[in-house]
Amino acid sequence: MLRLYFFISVMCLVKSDTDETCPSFTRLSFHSAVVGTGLNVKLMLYTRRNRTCAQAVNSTFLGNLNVTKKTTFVVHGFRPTGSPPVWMEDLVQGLLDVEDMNVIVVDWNRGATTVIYNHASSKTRKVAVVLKEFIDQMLVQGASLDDIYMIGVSLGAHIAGFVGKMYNGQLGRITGLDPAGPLFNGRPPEDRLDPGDAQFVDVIHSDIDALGYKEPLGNIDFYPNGGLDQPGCPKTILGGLRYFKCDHQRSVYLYLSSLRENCSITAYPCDSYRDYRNGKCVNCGIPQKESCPLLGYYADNWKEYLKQKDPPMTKAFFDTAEKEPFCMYHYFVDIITWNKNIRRGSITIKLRDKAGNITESKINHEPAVFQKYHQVSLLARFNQDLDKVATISLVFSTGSVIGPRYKLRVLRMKLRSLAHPERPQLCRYDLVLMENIETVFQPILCPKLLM
Ligand SMILES: *[C@@H]1O[C@H](CO)[C@@H](O)[C@H](O)[C@H]1NC(C)=O
Ligand SMILES: *[C@@H]1O[C@H](CO)[C@@H](O)[C@H](O)[C@H]1NC(C)=O
Ligand SMILES: *[C@@H]1O[C@H](CO)[C@@H](O)[C@H](O)[C@H]1NC(C)=O
Ligand SMILES: *[C@@H]1O[C@H](CO)[C@@H](O)[C@H](O)[C@H]1NC(C)=O
Ligand SMILES: CC(=O)N[C@H]1CO[C@H](CO)[C@@H](O)[C@@H]1O
Repeated sequence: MLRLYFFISVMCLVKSDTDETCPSFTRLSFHSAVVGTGLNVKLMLYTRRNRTCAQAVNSTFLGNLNVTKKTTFVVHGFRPTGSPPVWMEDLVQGLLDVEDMNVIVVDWNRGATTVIYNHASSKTRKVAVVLKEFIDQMLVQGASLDDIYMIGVSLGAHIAGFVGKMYNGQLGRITGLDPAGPLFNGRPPEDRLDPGDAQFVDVIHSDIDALGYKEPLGNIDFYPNGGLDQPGCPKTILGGLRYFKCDHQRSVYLYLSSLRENCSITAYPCDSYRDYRNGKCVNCGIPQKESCPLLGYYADNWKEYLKQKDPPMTKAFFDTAEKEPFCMYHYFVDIITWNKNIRRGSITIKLRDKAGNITESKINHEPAVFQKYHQVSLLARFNQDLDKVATISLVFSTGSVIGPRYKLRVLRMKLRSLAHPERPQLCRYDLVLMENIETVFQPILCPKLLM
């Protein structure tokens, strides 16, 4: 078996040395994953000049790398099947689209490919040493640590952290995309990614209950949909292989969408997902001058602001749609009621514009408590951002199927966009919502004085 494997490896090497003009990501078979692979780190440089055909670089040959530009390293994680990461090409092209930089794909597929996760994990520090040698050479050629950016996925996030530690946190930036949790959870900072590893560390946690790391690891830690289950991902093992990796991989797709110009995902700094969903965390920054942080490539807009915090860390929450471009549009629905008794229940709100587009939000995470003459502000999240709302529909529900049907007597409802506070706020006065019955109405512009 071993001998056969050795033979196959030699054959592959011979092949790649002779007829490979554009080096490409190492493609291995599941067979390699079963027998395991020895570490071999390949660095491939992409630039705007060399967009489709990479150049193999190493610490003795920097190729077309222009040290005066930003250099972004992309480091993948565990590869249980040996295949190249499906998102790599998109990530490289997306980065080159937004900025004229050097992008280096760190291909450690030989090392990461094994069915035994511990074996891949045990190679992370060695990959970091190879990257350190390369960066040292860049520095000799005149590069600055400020311009070095590492994007690490899963185990790759910890590799980026190990490189950062070797430079005492002087690297420009590290982005961790769902940093690996298993074998790293609960480890001290020196054994994992940590906010001290770069001048700015931003992290997206998308699978905290399985493959990802739960606790904050950066200056800003984004938890899409609370960080647990991502919408659109299979909920059961019947979903096949996707069941295992969909949540984990979502962090990469969210980051990717920040490189495209479809929409920007805004996140809300908050202590908990629950508080975010209850609408308690919509005033970004103090004293509300700072706009909310953006997820992904432009997250470092918040760097200077976070530096002033002690410690310079925050968690940020947001919900996403189930597919690209993932954005959801946040609105507040302010409701004042005048029922004599307290009513508890949820509201479903549907918006329709003149063109007939409809978008709906169920505000059902926790029943709201409606108390006479008290304003309740509910956070509604819509898939589409309808600019000119023609009609609004509301459904009130207490969740009970049997028993009396309740009414919610609404003195005033107000709809206001969080992303576009300058947009006119929409109001409606004097409504009675019969439980579980849809009430449709045309809103009016709220009087300016009451805003
Ligand atoms: C570095 O890359 C150059 C050009 O591809 C190659 O000739 C050289 O052997 C490499 N050096 C090492 C140490 O791998
Ligand atoms: C390197 O980048 C700098 C700044 O972007 C540019 O002025 C210079 O011409 C580049 N050098 C080469 C060799 O392309
Ligand atoms: C997002 O924008 C890119 C161009 O930046 C486009 O190619 C892509 O189709 C868009 N995706 C969606 C879902 O709109
Ligand atoms: C609304 O519908 C029109 C026509 O169906 C479509 O072109 C437009 O993109 C939609 N607007 C939004 C915000 O989805
Ligand atoms: C335009 C350009 O610089 N192309 C280069 C891309 O990289 C390959 C090596 O992988 C060079 O041969 C090309 O000259």
